[in-house]
Amino acid sequence: MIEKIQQLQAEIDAFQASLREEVERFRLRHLSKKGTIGALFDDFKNVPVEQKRLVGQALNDLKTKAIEKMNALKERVEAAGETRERLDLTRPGDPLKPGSRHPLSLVKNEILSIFSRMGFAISEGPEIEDDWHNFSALNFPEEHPARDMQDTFFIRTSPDILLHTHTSSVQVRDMETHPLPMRLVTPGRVFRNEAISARAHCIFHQVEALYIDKGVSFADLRQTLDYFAREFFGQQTRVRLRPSFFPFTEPSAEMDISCSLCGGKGCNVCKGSGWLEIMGCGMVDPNVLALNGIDKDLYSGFALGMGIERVAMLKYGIRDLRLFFENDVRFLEQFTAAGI
Ligand code: 2NM
Repeated sequence: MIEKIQQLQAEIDAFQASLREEVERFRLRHLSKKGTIGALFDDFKNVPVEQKRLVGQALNDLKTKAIEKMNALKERVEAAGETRERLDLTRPGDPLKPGSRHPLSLVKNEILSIFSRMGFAISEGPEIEDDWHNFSALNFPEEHPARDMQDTFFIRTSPDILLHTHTSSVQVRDMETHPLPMRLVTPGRVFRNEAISARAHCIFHQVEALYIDKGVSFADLRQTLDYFAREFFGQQTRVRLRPSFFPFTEPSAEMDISCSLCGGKGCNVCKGSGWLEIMGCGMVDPNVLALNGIDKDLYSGFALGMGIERVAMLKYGIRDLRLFFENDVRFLEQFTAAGI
């Protein structure tokens, strides 16, 4: 019996393990009910009485040491991080997270979809422009402040080449080439030399619409604005126009919608007024038609323009415009991939 105990002790001492399974095999072989040590305890009744004290002590000793050994092995295996076990090639892969559309794209697509339903075709054009398409053809006077270096990014090598400050420059190109009548909606990225803050950025996005035909009136503009506002902000939305000024439209107006948050009662988003400014608009100035080779006595048109960031901030309750440009996934993944 003593000899068997010594043999087992030697075996247990020599045992090494690097995997959890191997430790479990050790436990089953030696420490389970039918294990080697259990078997010796079963045999203990056959030990002669005068040896019982000695053998009993050796047997208890063996068991304690085996348990200690098992715990030590377990600890070492856990600490090693079970590197071999983690390379289980049969495990299913980690699922890929589906992406989501950028909130500016969602809002732009919705705006384009509404104008498409009214028969507007999408037009796109260059971001790098010349002075003519960005300013002169749009009736900006020679000394207009927007032409200043302070407001517009010019290409270093030429005072005639710049980053367009509105997508109207694309519509000037459309007026050069598109047959009449024309009904176009023009999304794009525009550039203005402004200090970056929660409300302003030197790069932002616009959608402009332009409709030129015989007999286009301010009533057509008003109807288009009403339809757009109800489709985009909900059927309960009310619209109001305030007189304004743009070099390329006469008359010009700013369009406000009733505040979608408080329903017009006044809250902190509409600053108590009950109204939110959404876009600028007006009848295309006959000078602009003439400058672009369109018969101003035969044709008339309306135009409008809005900032996508502003509309998206209102729609989603976003307080800082800079979030649109940081590409922080925690911000971006809040916008559903569903929709357009
Ligand atoms: C606005 C406001 C009012 C506009 C004018 C033209 C064009 F090309 F016909 F002259 N396009 N867009 C326009 C008019 C844009 O944005 C606030």
